[in-house]
Amino acid sequence: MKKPTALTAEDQALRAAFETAYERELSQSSHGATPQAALHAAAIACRETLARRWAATQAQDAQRGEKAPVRRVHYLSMEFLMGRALSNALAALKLSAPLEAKLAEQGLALGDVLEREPDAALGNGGLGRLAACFLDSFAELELPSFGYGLRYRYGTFAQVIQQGRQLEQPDDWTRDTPAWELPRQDLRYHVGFGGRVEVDASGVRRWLPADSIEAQAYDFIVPAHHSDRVSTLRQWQATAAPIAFKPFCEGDYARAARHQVLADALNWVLYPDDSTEAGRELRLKQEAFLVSASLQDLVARHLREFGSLHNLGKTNAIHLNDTHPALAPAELMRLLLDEHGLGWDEAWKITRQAVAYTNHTLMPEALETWPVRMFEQLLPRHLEIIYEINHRFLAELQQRFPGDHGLASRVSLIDEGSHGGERRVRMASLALVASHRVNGVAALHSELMVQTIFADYARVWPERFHNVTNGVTPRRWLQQANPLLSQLLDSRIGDGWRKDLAELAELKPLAADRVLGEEFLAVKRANKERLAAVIRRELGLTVNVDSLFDIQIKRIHEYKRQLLNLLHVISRYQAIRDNPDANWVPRTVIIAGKAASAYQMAKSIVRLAHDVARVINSDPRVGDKLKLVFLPNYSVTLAESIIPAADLSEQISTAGTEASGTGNMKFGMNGAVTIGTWDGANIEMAEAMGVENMFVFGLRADAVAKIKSLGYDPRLYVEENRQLKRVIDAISAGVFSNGDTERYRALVDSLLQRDVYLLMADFADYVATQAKVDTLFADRAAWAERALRNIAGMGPFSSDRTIAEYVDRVWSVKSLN
Ligand code: B1H
Repeated sequence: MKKPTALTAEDQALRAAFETAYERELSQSSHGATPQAALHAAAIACRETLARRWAATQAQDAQRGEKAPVRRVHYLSMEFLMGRALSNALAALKLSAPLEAKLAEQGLALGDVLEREPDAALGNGGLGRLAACFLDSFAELELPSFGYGLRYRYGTFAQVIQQGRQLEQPDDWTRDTPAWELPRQDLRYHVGFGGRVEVDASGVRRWLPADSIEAQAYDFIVPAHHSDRVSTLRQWQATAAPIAFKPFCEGDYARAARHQVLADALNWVLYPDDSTEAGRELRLKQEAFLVSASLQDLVARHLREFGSLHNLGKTNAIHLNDTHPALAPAELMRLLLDEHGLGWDEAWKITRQAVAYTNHTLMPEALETWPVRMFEQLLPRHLEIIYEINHRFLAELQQRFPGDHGLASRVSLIDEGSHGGERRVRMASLALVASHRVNGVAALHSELMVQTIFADYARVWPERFHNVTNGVTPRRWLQQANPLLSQLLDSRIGDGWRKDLAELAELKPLAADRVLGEEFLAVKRANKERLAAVIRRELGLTVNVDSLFDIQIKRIHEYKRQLLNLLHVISRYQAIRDNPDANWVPRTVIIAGKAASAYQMAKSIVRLAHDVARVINSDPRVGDKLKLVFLPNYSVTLAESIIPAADLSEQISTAGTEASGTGNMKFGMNGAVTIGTWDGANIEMAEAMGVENMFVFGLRADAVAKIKSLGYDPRLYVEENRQLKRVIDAISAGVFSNGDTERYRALVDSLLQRDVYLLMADFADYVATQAKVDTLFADRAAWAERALRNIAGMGPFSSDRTIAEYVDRVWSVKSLN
């Protein structure tokens, strides 16, 4: 990075603000000049500048007027996985160097200070981290926007490993969090629950909620790196509304206290799930709370800016990050009809103009539905509105497809519980009916989406369905996570890639340059040293930094096939034991990820990883030839130190199951080579870099579907492949579980009997492809060239490109015509 030549006014202002804040910290602290105090002071100092930029951004956006080509975006998400903020803020404000100097005067190292900041982990995995990358790109692309989320008291659980087993502990992220957020005392809205709907003499319907909770806003400001613009994450915190004061005065303490209990519960915890439906009443309340507070905020702002509601849909986009906020259209209709007196047709037109929806998974078990009974109790007016939307939708269908009798019951917003179950509201149907655009997150996923789960809807409204392939922010995932590689890139292609990642393509003609290759390998080695130090600190294990770092980090899920990875590790272990003196390419296999607390199979996979690691890592015959490392408590921050150190990126989901993946992109831009299936965004990555530069293996999605329809028998593959049989037999015989033959019985049975994710079918090709990886890795120059070609192909996978496409296809005014 270029060194600033002279102190700018902003540098000086930061120094002054930091000094004031730091003195205040010190006067309040009995611990003296600690990194913790410095962290707090630095956050407060940045926050002043950010608050100023926030006000300027809002003032600009308020001037945009009715003719603006792009609507103001309101990105509704139950998850934002932000990670740490200070380092990003300092980089964006160009304050890293001055702060570092200032801290040095106090005898403190910037790195130690940054290390003190806890992750804001209000998300489970890819979906939440995508939302965080989008906020970065909103700022960078100067898009008028708000992210809306919930300010959970506890984010995703902390993973602790005890005797090889995952334990979940609360993540108390606000305990001594630096003062990042701006509490907006003046921004409060009431959100109702329960009660009944009253009809007055003129037929006007009004909801009389039994309980009312107040939503208070906390803003988290995300700076652009190449302008003074910012974007906003507005997170709602629930507080008991003063309405409970009346019963309190009347001596009904239980009722007064009820609101407090409900408010606390709403703020309590992020649901620790990923790709499976949690289905709990509290979750529905949280969704309703997010949606209602956010839309009241939107409507109030719109009225302030325009004074009338008729153009709300033309000037505002409401984006649903999966179906979790799919109540939004029902709530917007309620606000427009009941609170602002619009007629149905106008309200519906505005709603459909505003709303768009992104689907993130094809897993049928992740499709959210809620019992009608729960709606009756919690959201009676919303249920009425959903019925009316459904009634009009089905009537229109009847006109357009008069002969098709099954269609109505398949696409209806209500699942009538025909299979003996209760009646349920289908949230995806609500999102689809109310949206003018629906998109998947990678090309294959978008295709399969319209062919499978949404086939009926795609027949009814083909024009609504689009693809927008995911991306990640290069500021956090390359510039910040990998300063050494960033410098190397700057020296060859200039520093413009931070703003326009497509410039990485300029690396292509240089990929075979030997000197660059050597420098790249030196950077990689330094990053591996850094990760090796983390492994030593966390696990007391020493790994060889010259071995191939083979890394799989993501939520633990059967479809992501960490188990296939382990089967390969076991097989390699057995081969090494057979022939320890062969010319092995040394490998360190690193896995990290959390298992949902109720997901037994995933937890069993975590345990197996630990069992296998214990056996391999303590076997003197194996030594450096193979190590298996499970790094506990995977997080955004841990990812930032793992990814730059990867030689090989494992993206091995069963084809057709991983909607996109975004870790694949982060690894690619950090110069890891991918071993992957023809799935999600792997496909587009392979096409962008040239498929010969990726290690692709396994059945493709069409073959997976075919093999399943023909009746898949995993046992045939095991019988045919001695290597595979030996691996399975070792697990069954208790080789990794101290002779306990029960521990992995369920896991092995599921592989042999069902093997839903086709591990047995893909095993042979996976192992053969891993051997090709070894061969290439042994040729250092060839490996460096391959890694550089990977980086050169990653230009399209910036979230800036993704957001530009959302603007073009979904949020621009022209997409309404
Ligand atoms: C993705 C989820 C998800 N898809 C339910 N679906 C959740 C579903 O708590 N819940 O109820 C939470 C998360 N997450 C991921 O989205 C996909 O699996 C990835 O392939 C994709 O890259 C990511 C972002 O689009």
